[in-house]
Amino acid sequence: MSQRNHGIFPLVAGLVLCALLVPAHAEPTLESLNGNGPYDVASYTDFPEVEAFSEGAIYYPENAEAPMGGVAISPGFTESQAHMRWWGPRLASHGYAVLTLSTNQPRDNPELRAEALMAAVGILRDEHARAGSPLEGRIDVDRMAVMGHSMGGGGALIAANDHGEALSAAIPFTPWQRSPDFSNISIPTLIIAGEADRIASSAEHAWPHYEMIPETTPKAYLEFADGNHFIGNSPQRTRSNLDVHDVMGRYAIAWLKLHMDGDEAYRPLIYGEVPEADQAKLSRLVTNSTE
Ligand code: 9J3
Repeated sequence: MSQRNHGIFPLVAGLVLCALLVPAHAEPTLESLNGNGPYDVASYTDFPEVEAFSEGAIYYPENAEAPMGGVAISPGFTESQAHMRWWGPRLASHGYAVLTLSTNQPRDNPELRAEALMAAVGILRDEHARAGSPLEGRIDVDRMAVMGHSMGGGGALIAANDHGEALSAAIPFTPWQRSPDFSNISIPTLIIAGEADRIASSAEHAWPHYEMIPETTPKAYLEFADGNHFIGNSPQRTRSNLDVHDVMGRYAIAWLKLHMDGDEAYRPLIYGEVPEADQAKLSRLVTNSTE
């Protein structure tokens, strides 16, 4: 056998093997992001306790390729993790480790919710190193996002403002924070709002929050037509007046895929034209990108 043949066989074999092992990276579509993703979801609660929040659950994709990013989510005033639990399995099925938390006190303020979120991010990072954790060796500790409802959304924005070096993205939904200072936010932030929110009106909360984030930061404002304060909450524990989890989940997943994971295939799903099917559902979609 000549040296050349000898040299090329492993290369060809290697390419064939790669093609077999790496699943075809299907282009993301509206449909593929409107519901649960390709991965099987498992969950557990027996991770080490912290002082900053009371209870939590971690949802993760059993069969996703490592490493995966993490997402911490806080509920709103008087709520618990049960009120926004749907985000856990939804995001995990698309490839993220997700910690949904309950605050120490149901009435904790947004500042305490920011601390709870940062502690949850710390737990997700620690699970990567903890012997025996289902996530041992599977987390990308440099890809962490925060989310939250209402005062939990305020907490996500505070965390983004104060701890941007430790975070990659923020997605508050129907956020509430009365005297905000979000002028230091440098991580990509998607704000989800309801046009008919009577508790945290978008005119006094979500929209000024959006405007306060520097123009140099990738940011988007997604407002659901006629949506109330609870459109991002779980169906089981909701006073939501709309069923828009398909669209809301899709934008959140695309935001994480593009801005946290750097996957450009998702860019059109954020910055493309509003799909016809969504036009009646959205009262506003504003971004500071022209792409
Ligand atoms: O977390 C939230 O739902 C905030 C709602 C609210 O009414 O706060 C007023 C103290």
